[in-house]
Amino acid sequence: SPAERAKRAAAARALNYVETGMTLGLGTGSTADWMVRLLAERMKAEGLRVIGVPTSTRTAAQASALGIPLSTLDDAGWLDLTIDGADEFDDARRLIKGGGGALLQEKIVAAASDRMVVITDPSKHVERLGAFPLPVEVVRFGHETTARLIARVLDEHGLGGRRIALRGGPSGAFVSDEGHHILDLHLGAIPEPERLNTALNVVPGVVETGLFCGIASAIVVGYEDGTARVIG
Ligand code: DER
Repeated sequence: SPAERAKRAAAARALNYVETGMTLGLGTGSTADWMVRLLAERMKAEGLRVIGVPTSTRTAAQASALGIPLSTLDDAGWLDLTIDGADEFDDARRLIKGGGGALLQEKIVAAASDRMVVITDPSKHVERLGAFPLPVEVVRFGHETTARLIARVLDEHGLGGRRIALRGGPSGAFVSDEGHHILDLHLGAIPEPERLNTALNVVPGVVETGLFCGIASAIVVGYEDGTARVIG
């Protein structure tokens, strides 16, 4: 499909940054799936040698099934490059991530990398972050009360009255790889992403937010015609 061609194009372009001997953060999501698949093909075809650090059990399963050697983040210590997708990106290379529920491990791995290259398509570009609901990972204990503490922070940031939804719903709530829940904040627009990320991260019970500011080194946009453009 055209959408898959765009994802594949972005993934292929991002692999140009990969060199033999690198330790790579392997992102999560449908675009990252293409990157893992094409990486395995290049390793087989060209003898490219890398070590992968997956950002989710989903990616770990895909990468190991394709024969990519994996390491834990602690054994790797530090990464040369992380390649991962995003739900939104703006012109300052700020991201909303977490649509795939892996934002906590993704942010840790991306932060522990010399470079983070984001693989996207035009549908992810926004003038202002926030049309996509902002994922916030919270501990399970008292998560409904944590949602009320978050609502208070939103009020203070001029974002009062927005819907805060427990991902998966009260009966089938989503549980992340780390055993936490995710709240999706339907904000519509986020005027000051850095300030909101900081304010949310100090709320007791909040583990991490899907706001990635000052982390992405470059953004690759793939197009349906198979071409790709690098921003930043
Ligand atoms: O959950 C995530 O952060 C994923 O990277 C997501 O944001 C992108 O997923 P997609 O490539 O399937 O759109």
